[in-house]
Amino acid sequence: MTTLAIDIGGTKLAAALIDAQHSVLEKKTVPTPASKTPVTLTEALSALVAPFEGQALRVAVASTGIIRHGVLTALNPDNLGGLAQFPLTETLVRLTGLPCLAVNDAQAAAWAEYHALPADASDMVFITVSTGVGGGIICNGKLLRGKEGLAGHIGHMLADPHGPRCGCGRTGCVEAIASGRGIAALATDDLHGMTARAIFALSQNGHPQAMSLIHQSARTVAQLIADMKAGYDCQYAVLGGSVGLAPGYLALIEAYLAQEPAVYHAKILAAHYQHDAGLLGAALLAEENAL
Ligand code: ADP
Ligand code: BMX
Ligand code: ZN
Repeated sequence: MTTLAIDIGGTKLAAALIDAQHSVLEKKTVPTPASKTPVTLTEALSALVAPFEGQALRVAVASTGIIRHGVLTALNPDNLGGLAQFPLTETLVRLTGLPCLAVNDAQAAAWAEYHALPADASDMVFITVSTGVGGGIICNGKLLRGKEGLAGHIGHMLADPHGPRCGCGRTGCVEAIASGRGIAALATDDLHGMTARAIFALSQNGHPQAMSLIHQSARTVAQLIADMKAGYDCQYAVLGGSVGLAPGYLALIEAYLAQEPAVYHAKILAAHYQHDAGLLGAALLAEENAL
């Protein structure tokens, strides 16, 4: 059965058809609207799904934010402000006339990536380093979603009590230091106003401040992996997102994690499904829920 999968991120929206063999048949990507109001998001989703009309039997959404009973609420309003209680599944049912399941983007990606691990793997954390830092926890072969959908929001665990204020209201979250938005917000002087993508490219050319920002991000994610290992003995940490998948970033995390005692080490892998992990995971969950 073909699924129309949608990925809503802080920077881009993607839609694709996923067939019964879980292949991504067609994919369209557009920027997330700059003004993140319910009206602009609904319009963007309407334009995104229109070319797929009549080609799928269900809709599966992986979205940034806390997803509770199909309703989207930003944990970090800086990433998706204005969306306090957005009726995500209701909107897509209305736009497509199809049944719809919605899940947090990193939770969805974790589920897809778990299926790509060796059969003996039972405990894995997925970390997306993208607009924000998202997480999905697989514990004993099960995806943790939490009673209120908050499970896995490990980007909002404490990295530095003296660190920058996070849009979620806490101070010093991993996300405020390591995410694409965090990297850009911490940039000063000639890097002020640049995107994380541009800063990353400069870091590869040896720009001192750019290198320091990217190293700080990677060191923070390495510490997060060590914390997760201490928390529930995860065997694997799988990395996704455009910062997480950028060339050389994973190797930096490995180097910083190697500086910690061996008991805190986990095997670090790049997402097998790369930027499609969220789309595929949402489609798998919709299928398993017999949608
Ligand atoms: P989303 O958060 O919408 O899922 P991405 O995973 O693409 O989207 O993450 C967006 C962030 O990644 C932005 O901060 C952007 O500047 C940064 N980024 C995009 N491409 C690259 C790249 N090639 N290298 C490093 N950072 C990148
Ligand atoms: C934020 C939070 C998470 C999300 C993560 C990665 C919001 C809007 N989102 O921590 O729910 O999983 O960002 O999201 O509060 P992305 O947009 O970077 O993929
Ligand atoms: Zn936070």
